[in-house]
Amino acid sequence: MRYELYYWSAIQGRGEFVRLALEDAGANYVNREPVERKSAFAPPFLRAGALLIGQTANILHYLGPRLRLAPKAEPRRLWLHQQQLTIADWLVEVHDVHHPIASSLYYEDQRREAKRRAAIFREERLPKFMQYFEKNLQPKEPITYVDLSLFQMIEGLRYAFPKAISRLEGKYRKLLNLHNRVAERPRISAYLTSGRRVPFNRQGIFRHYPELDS
Ligand SMILES: N[C@@H](CCC(=O)N[C@@H](CS)C(=O)NCC(=O)O)C(=O)O
Repeated sequence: MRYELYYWSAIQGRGEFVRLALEDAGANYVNREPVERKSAFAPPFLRAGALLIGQTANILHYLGPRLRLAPKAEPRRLWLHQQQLTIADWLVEVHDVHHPIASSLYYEDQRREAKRRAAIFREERLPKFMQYFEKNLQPKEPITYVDLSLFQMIEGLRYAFPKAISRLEGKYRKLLNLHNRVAERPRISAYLTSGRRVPFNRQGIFRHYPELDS
């Protein structure tokens, strides 16, 4: 199967969660700039033969067993999907730190609110999400697409909130070990140093504004 991933080439964004799965599996895929599609509310979406699949978690739910990044048994697939949806919730909160009022306004027009939101995110929400995943990790299990997404969350948080995350990280050993395990996977490590991995920047979801990380 040759997959087509519709997402902006200049940012990691939500597309990166799908790219990591495709890269890890050595799948045959191409990136395409998004185009309007009646059935897809927002990018990313994936063309797989006759299917056009939207919603990041839904795309990964579809790809998981096909890329050998999820088992086929339903209870386990549902569990992975549940966790991926929780990652989607977490990601929205990361985004809303720098755009607490509206995505359609510039950051500069919502700086004050962003600062308030950032403090609550760093102190309450970030530990709550990290604690949840830490408690549910099973370190010896085969790597799944959820693990790749957790790797991406840690990478993004380190970029956006280097100070906050360095204070917290030590408490979540299982998450950190998982991050390292994923980074060492041969196809992931090759991808991360290739030109295909878009660097983090201030157009994406993870953005570094020093004033939001103090
Ligand atoms: N829940 C969807 C959210 C998709 C989404 O918000 N995509 C962003 C780009 S990363 C977008 O284009 N949003 C446009 C909008 O919400 O109007 C997913 O996980 O795929």
